[in-house]
Parts: sequence; structure tokens; C-alpha cells
Amino acid sequence: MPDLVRFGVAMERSLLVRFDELVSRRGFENRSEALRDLVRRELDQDTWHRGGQAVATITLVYDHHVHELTEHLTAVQHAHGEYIISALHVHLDHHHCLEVIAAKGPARTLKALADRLIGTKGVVSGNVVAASLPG
Ligand code: NI
Repeated sequence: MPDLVRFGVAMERSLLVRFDELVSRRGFENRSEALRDLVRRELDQDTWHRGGQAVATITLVYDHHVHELTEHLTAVQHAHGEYIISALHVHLDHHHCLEVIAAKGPARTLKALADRLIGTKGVVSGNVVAASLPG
């Protein structure tokens, strides 16, 4: 285990009851493990919003029959080529494609890239999952 530091946390009883329910529902070993997970997630979000270095996956589901959609999505990715680590393309059915793009770089750039891809007309579903780089 890395260097662990103990500290006390005070909170309202009703909040603690709800937290314990969450700990149990999500299968955490104990409160400490759950709290560490929440803190890491919040730090990732903070990095994402402040614009630090981040990694992200951008998931898209789109209809490849929409006129010039595939070309547009490819062009946007080429324009951000230096930030894209890898991309996975799956032909889901006759109409739909799933694309998962792994990217690394300044959070602001990755956010702009994700917004452009997800906001493209014809993209039926899109999501981005980001994590800060440990540093
Ligand atoms: Ni496809």
C-alpha cells in the first residue's frame, strides 16, 4: 500500500447513512475505499474542467448512410491526429457504426474534439469519459 494518511471526517448522520448505502450498493470494501474513489473521480473532473493534461475515450454511434458524415468524422479526427492514440470502429448493423476514440492531450482540446464529434448531425449517441494523468 502507498503512504496512507488517516484523517477524521465529520458529516451529518443522515448523509453518512446514505453514503453507507452507496458503499454497500457499489460493493466497496469500506468507507475509505469508497471515499478514495470519489476523490479520484472529482480530481479527474477538476482536471477536465481546468484544462490540464488528460486522457479520454470518446464513444460515438452514428448512421453511416447520412450524407458525408463518415468523411466529416474522419476529417475532424485527422485534424486532431496528434492527440488521437487509437480508434476502434465496429459495424454494428446495416446502418450503424460504433466508434471508440482514445485521445490524450490538454483537456480543453479533447473537450473541443469530443464536442465537435458528438455534436455532428447524424451522430445518434455520444459520450466522453475522461481521466487526469497521474502526475
Ligand atoms: Ni461501420
